[in-house]
Amino acid sequence: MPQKAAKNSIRDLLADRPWDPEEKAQRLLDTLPDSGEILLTSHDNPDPDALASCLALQTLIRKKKGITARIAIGGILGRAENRAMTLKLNLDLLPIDLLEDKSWDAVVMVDAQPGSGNSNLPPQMPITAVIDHHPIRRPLDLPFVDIRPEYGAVSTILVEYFKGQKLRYSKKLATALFYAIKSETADLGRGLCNADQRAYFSLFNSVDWELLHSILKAKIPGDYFKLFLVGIEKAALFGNAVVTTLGEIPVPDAAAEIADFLLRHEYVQRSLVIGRYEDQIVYSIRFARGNLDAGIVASAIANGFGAGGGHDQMAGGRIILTHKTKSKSDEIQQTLIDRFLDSVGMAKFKPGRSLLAEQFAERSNKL
Ligand SMILES: [Mn+2]
Repeated sequence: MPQKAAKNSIRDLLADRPWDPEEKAQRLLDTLPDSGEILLTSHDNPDPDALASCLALQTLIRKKKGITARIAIGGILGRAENRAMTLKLNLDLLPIDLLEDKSWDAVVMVDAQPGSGNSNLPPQMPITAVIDHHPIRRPLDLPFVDIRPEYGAVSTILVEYFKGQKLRYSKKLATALFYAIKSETADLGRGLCNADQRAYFSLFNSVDWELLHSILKAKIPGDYFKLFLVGIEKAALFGNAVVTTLGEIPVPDAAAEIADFLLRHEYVQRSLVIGRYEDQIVYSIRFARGNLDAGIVASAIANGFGAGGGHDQMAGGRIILTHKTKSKSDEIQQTLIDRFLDSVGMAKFKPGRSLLAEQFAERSNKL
């Protein structure tokens, strides 16, 4: 479990590694071309870690090679914080759908791996390098691979690259990386290792706190509140698991926000939130610490009709609907819920109890 790694020394953590994590930056730079066009990409619907690590990599390549790499992302920027981050950091993001006919001298994928089903990168596009912290899907035979599943954030790897190359951060980049590690590890509370703590504190003195605040407290649209209302009203408790279905959602990462929120309920150790976004069913899973891995559950419940994955405490997935009827969508959602409850050992509590009714009963008992 990554949280156990956090208690070990850095020496323990790296003991089984034949390489120096900071040296990897040089290997990456040696792998990339010295001229031409370089594309950086990540998973669809990018989160702060994806955005910050793309920005850091773009900076590294510009400083060391004099090339301005392009950043292309699929999906949309859902969370208000991610939109604020993009605007305030002046990120120049290219929609991935526009890349079909373009060829690149190198393509680098960060915070994602080829074949994990969460990137709309055209499949024929050859990938030169992968830098990620998700569990290794399958061995990759590529010119450069740096996957560190024990790391809480890819941004931590980029901080080590900067250290290895003795580069300084702009305030904006330091703020982006700091925010990425902060949000990905829930303020150093979830799924991290010593390297994340080290990176977080090494950035501390370079953060623009006013900028960070303006991202963290970005104004949120009105429909966000309605989504919480639906998410809470429809939430059902199955033992210590909570499940809710949101119906149509305005942005795909809405499911993750509600899943985070519901996990805070006093009875809840596991949450599953499902929504429908365009022709996809998207879901998010959150686990409190324990011996079950959310990434494995997220992958297993979509088996046969979609793709899922993630980390031990946060994960998700999506199913592209080929039959767009409501009944088909409902059927798949029910299968996801049934498989989830089986996976977390809570199927015996079916059909579940309304989260709100549960709270009311508790309170009236006390009166
Ligand atoms: Mn990440």
